[in-house]
This record gives sequence, C-alpha cells and structure tokens, in this order.
Amino acid sequence: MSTKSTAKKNTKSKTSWNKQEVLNDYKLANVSRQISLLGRKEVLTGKAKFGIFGDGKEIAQIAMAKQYKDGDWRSGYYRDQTFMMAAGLFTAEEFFAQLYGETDIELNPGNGGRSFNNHFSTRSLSPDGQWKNLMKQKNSSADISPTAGQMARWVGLAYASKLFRNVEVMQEFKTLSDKGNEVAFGTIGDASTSEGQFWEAINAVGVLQVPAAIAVWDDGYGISVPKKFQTTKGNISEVLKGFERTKDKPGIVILKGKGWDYPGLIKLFEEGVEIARKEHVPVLFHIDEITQPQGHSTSGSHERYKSEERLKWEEEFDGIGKTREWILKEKIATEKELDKIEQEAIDEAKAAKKAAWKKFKDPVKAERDKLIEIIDNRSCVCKREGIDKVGMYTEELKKIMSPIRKDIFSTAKKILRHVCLDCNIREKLQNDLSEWLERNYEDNYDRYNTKLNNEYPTSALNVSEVKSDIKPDSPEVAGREILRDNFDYLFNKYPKMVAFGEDLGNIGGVNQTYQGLQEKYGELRVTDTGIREQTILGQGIGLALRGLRPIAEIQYFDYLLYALQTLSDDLATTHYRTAGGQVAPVIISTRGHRLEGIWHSGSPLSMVINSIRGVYVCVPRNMTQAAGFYNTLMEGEDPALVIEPLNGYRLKEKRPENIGEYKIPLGVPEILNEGNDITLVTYGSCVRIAQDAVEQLKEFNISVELIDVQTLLPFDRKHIITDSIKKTNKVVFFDEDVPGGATAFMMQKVLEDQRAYYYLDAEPRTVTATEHRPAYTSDGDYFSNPNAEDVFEAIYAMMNEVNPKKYPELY
Ligand SMILES: Cc1ncc(C[n+]2csc(CCOP(=O)(O)OP(=O)(O)O)c2C)c(N)n1
Ligand SMILES: [Mg+2]
Repeated sequence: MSTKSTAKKNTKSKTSWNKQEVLNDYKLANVSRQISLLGRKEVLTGKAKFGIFGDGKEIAQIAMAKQYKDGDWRSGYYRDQTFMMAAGLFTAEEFFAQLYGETDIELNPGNGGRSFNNHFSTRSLSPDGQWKNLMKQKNSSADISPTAGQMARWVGLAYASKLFRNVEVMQEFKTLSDKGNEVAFGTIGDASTSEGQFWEAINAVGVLQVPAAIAVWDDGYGISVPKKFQTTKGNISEVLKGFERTKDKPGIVILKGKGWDYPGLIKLFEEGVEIARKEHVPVLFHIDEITQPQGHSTSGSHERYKSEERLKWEEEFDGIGKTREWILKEKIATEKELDKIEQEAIDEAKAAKKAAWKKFKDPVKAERDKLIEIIDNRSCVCKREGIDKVGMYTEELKKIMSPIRKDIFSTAKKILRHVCLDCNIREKLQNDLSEWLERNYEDNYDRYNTKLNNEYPTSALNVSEVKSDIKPDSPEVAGREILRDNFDYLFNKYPKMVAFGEDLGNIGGVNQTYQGLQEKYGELRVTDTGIREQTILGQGIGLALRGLRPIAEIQYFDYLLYALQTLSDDLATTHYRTAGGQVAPVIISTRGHRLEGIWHSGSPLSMVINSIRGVYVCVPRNMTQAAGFYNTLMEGEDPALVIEPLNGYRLKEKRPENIGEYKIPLGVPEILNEGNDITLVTYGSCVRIAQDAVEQLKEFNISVELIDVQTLLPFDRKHIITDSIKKTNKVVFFDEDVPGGATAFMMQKVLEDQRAYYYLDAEPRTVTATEHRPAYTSDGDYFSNPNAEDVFEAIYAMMNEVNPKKYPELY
C-alpha cells in the first residue's frame, strides 16, 4: 500500500465504515508517527541538523485532508506532515530528504533544501516557468518559519475564490479555478494565535466572507509556554465568539473537535469544509486535546516543562492509540491486523529513511572520491617546508565518515593553495583541481544561490522597452490623470488584474488615481479594504499565487512597515524558498517621499531594499514613469514595489499618446542631463531637487551629468553610471534616506560591483537626510531633508577640491 494517498474518497458521515479506508488511515498515521520518531533520532545522532515534526497531530490531519480537493490551497505550518501525506503531496522518503537538506528538487520538491524540514509547498510552475493546471493538483503555498506568518497569505488564497466566483471576466481561467469552488485550508498552532497576524487575518476573512477553513492545532503549548499565558481565558474558540456567524449577521463559523476523535473529526471537517466551499464563509476548527509526544522540536525535551500528569494524559489520549481502541471497539479490524499494520509502518519508515539517506549521501561521496582521485593521481608531491600539505589535507578528507559538501569544497580550496609553484609538472594537478572546483562551484551555486528573482522567460527583466510617445502637442495633464488613464487601460487589457487598498475603491484613491474605475470595473476589481496593511499584502500574495494579477496598495510608504514582516519573510522569499516552484507577481503600490512630518515624508529606502531582496523596487520620479513601470510589471511575472512620488500627483506632465503600452525597462537608469564635470545619481522626488541644483550649478560653470536610477532593485544593470563616471571622474549619490542608507547601497553597487573606483579623481560623496525623521512644515522639511542648496554645496566643494583656482571657495 502506498503511504501517499489514503484520502482520495470523500468519506460521507458514517454509520458503517469502509474498512479499507479506515485501515489505510491507520497505516498512514502510524507511518507518519514512525518517521517522526526516527526523524528525532536522525538529528540526535548528527545526521540532520534540526527537526520539527507532526507527531500527535496525525489523526486530525488525516480527517482534514479528506476534504482537500484538486484546485484547493493550503497555507499552514511545520506540523502538517500527515496532512500533506494524506493529500498525496508528501512521502515518507521526502520527509527524510527534507530533514537532511536534500537539494535535488526531484527528491525534495517542497523546498529544494532551502528551508527547514516540514516546510512544504507544491510546484505551480513547470520547469520552463509556465503555469501548470492548478485545478489538476492540490496546491500548497510554501511554509515559512515565523509563527502566524502563514495567515496573511491565507486570506488572499481564499479571496481568490471569491473573485473567480463573482467576477465575470475571470470565469474563463479554467486552469486556475472552477467558479471559485476552491477552499483555502489554513493551519496554525494554539500559541501562534497570540500573534497580531492571526487577529488581523481572522478579522479580514470575516469581513471578506471567503472560503477559508483553518484548523487551530491546540496542543496546549507554544514550545514551553502553556496557553494560559498565550490566550485570554486559555481558550481560542471562546475568545473568538464575537466573530461567530449568527442567523442574521455574517461572520465566522466556529467548530470544535478533539484531536484523538477519529470518527468525530471526519464528520466535523466534512461538515465544516462543505460550508466554506458552498457558502463562501470562513470556518475555524478549534481542535483541542492534541498531543505532542516528542515535545516541540529536536532542540529540547518536553519533560522539562510538562508535568507528570500532563505527560501521562498525553500518553493516554494519543490520537493513534485512541483510534486503535475505536477500531477494535467498532470491530473494524482485529488486534492482529492492527499489529501487522503497525509493524509494516515501522518497516516502511525505516526503508524510507535508508533510501533517502543513500540518495542524499551518494552524490556527495562521489564528489569527494573524484577529488581524492585527482590528488591520488598526481605525478608530483608538493612539499612546503618539508611538509606535503596536499597529501595531509587529502588524508584528513578521506577520514571523514559522512562528508558534507563544505568539507570537500573547503579542502579543495586549501589543497589548491598548496600546490607548489616552483615545479613544472604541477600544471595538470592545478588544472584538474581548478576544473573540479569550478564545476562544483556552479553546482552549489545552483543548489543554494539561484532563483531569488524569477529567472524564467517570464521575468520582468525580459520585457522589452517601449518608449513613451510624447509629442510636442501632447496635452499636459495632472500626473494623477496619467496614472488613472493608464490603470483604466490595464484593467481592460488584463482581466486577471485587480487593485485594492484603503480608500482605493469608492473614492478612487486618496490621490484620485483610480477615479471612476470602480464604477467601470466593479467593486471586486477596484476595491476598498480595511486598514490592515499586512493582510492587504497577504491578499495580494494569495491572489498572485493563484494566478491573478493584483495591485495591493499601501496608502503611504511610511506604513509599509506594518506589512514589512510579510513582505520580507514571505513574498521576498517565495521564489527562492520554492526553488523556482512558485512565483507571486504581486505589485505593491505605494506613495512616498517628501510630504511633511515624521510619518508622511519618510523615504526609508534602505529599510526596504535591504529586507526585500527578491522583490523589485521601482522609484519613479513622476507619474509618467510610474505608469511605465506598471506596464512593464504587468507583462512580466515578478513581485515588485512601486513608490509613486507623493508630491507629483497634481503636477502637470505631458500625457503619452501610447498610454498603457509604453514600458520602462527595469534596472536601466536614465541620463536626464548630460554633463562633463560631475555625475549626480539620484531617484524619485529627489530628481526634481537635483534638477534645481543642476541649474544653480550651471551659473558657476559646473556641468552636471544627472542620472535617475529609476529602480533600486535591480540596480543599473548596464553600468550606465560607471560609463558616466569614466567621463566625469567624480560622483555624488543623493537621496532623502538616512546617512548610510540607500546612498551607501548605490555607492557600493557603483564603486565595488561596477568597479568605478578606478575612474575617480575625487572622493565620492553622499548627500542624504538627517538621521531623525523629517519634522513638520516646509521649514521642518528644509532643515531635515536634503535640498538643492545642500546638493549645490556638496558638488561645489568637490569641484573646489579638484580645481581651487577655477572654483574658489565661495564663503
Ligand atoms: C515570530 C516567531 N517567534 C518565535 C518563533 C519561535 N517559535 C517557533 S515555534 C514556536 C511555538 C509555536 O507554538 P504553537 O503555535 O502552539 O505551535 P506548536 O509548535 O505547538 O504546534 C515558537 C515560539 C518563531 N518561529 N517565530
Ligand atoms: Mg501549540
């Protein structure tokens, strides 16, 4: 019997039981338990680094998985191994592969060795980056370790069903949805419900009324801390009562079950999930009395914090033991039959472990053998100060019982250093070693360093530039109208596109960039949300994972901090942690820079770019450029942040004739003013200030080459800035982030990555804001943020340094 798929049939509420199905479930529960037990040993004996397992939760997860259908989605956490196995998405062998850190995605498709064990996902993309038919598989979004981090995305996964059911133009996407009949399954531990993420998501699904079914696996503890310290009244379903659906008020259906009650749980999940699926209502299952036979993880033992009494209770109420009792009581099988199944489970678990270990280790050993062969075949013995270090390192490597790649690779590098330089027969050894290193470097790069961003043909970096068509007589309009007309065009062009955020729907956005579009495209495509930045983003991530094209608006850049955890931990790592199996091309649209006051004028770009690698960051200087980025991003498939310049909505710009169609390439700076004396690099709202400074400097015969970087991630892919420095030999980086912020980032990119250092005649400078956040009023802004005079002075001082005669000190 396969351990993979025991939950195919939809079990009806039973009075009589299908013996085979019950026994299959029993077997699966046992296999799952056995791999957990073996898994802990694998860590404690040093074969794996860390382990976290699903023991104690087997029965409840088997019951839940029976309702998990093709097209459905999951957003869960590290306890769900049995759920994934019951769904046919995870095998015992894969369990061990994950535990060891297997990087072959054939053997570990869930995370390719990039996450801890029991961090699952399914692959939505085929190896060429094309979307698979998501309706022909059960789907799981990729788990992350931060507790409750799965909640925001879960909202979006469920919300997609609402759109697919109710938006007419979306009905044609049959490989993504069947009229929105898909349920988003969630799981969370009892202690993690203490997180704000949980409460924001629960409120959101209650408001949105979406098919979201979540189980709280309540084992009474968050590591060692019991639930009386986690939850008011120590009871999550009780405190959630105010959210509960009533006869006349929509809300959340709340159901309760016991973690050891196999027949009861099957019925509970069958009824609950049916409500979610049919009525599009969120359902929460509070599954209490669940155990944790091995404690939290391999990092500790639960005897340290659980009382004797609790430990005894856990043994007595173990779900598998209780199910055995029930099977016998119902006379579904005999003791002998169950004993046999239990033994089979032990054998299967052991076999899975052995197979996974062999597949994990053999290629590594082969790499070592190849290296040793190179050394053993050398024709000279290189000695330094009488010692054959090459031989010594090789012997040490031979002695390692279970080498890992780090051992082999670092030995190879050390050996290469000691191949002597003064004998003429060393060359072959050196060449063979270098070749080995290069080959293994590439393989390891592929294993661990690729796929931060979409590397498939669908990458936004492959979108071809289409220049904006601006004629001398093109009309001048307010910037916000360009965005509005551009969005209008995009809604028409892309039926999968939706936009949502605070005040975005009914009034068309705080800056009227969606004016009139809700009327035209409906409330579900142009939509108001509550004030809940994290789940606005989560809504976007979930939709994008399901193949839709969301623009999730965060009203002001300063408030992106509320969503930063999800942005950094979840969205930015999606493609990387699935080793290219999933992509979430959500566009996060926000507005920033230079209004007034501490929370409305920030440009914390370094905060963003240093925590969201994996998401592109566009910093347009005006609305024409912003629209061009939206057009590019909609054509590609990458997540991206677009920061519209807040003070530009009412400024006049010439409206391009090809609105909606022109596209600005990512990572290509634009030279806005050609000059010979100095290169000035900036972006966003600072461009206008820089232009002012450039004019002021002209009066003093200083010719500035002004460059707008346009996107910070990716950054200047063509090294346009260095080409400019080759001409001017001087550079200033200017923005309104903190000192050492995004200007330092740009400087590192240009001086180190692009090697512009070699072309400099003067010390490079940065012009930035002060360290505190900008104060209120225009004066507060002037004295907190950099202004045109600051830029003038920095540049003039550099010119003075280089040529004091021509540019004498002014004052
Ligand atoms: C944000 C965050 N804080 C702390 C941790 C460390 N941590 C990992 S699991 C855990 C306890 C979770 O308990 P619970 O939600 O009840 O799930 P259980 O492990 O009991 O199934 C903690 C504190 C984390 N992973 N993420
Ligand atoms: Mg717990």
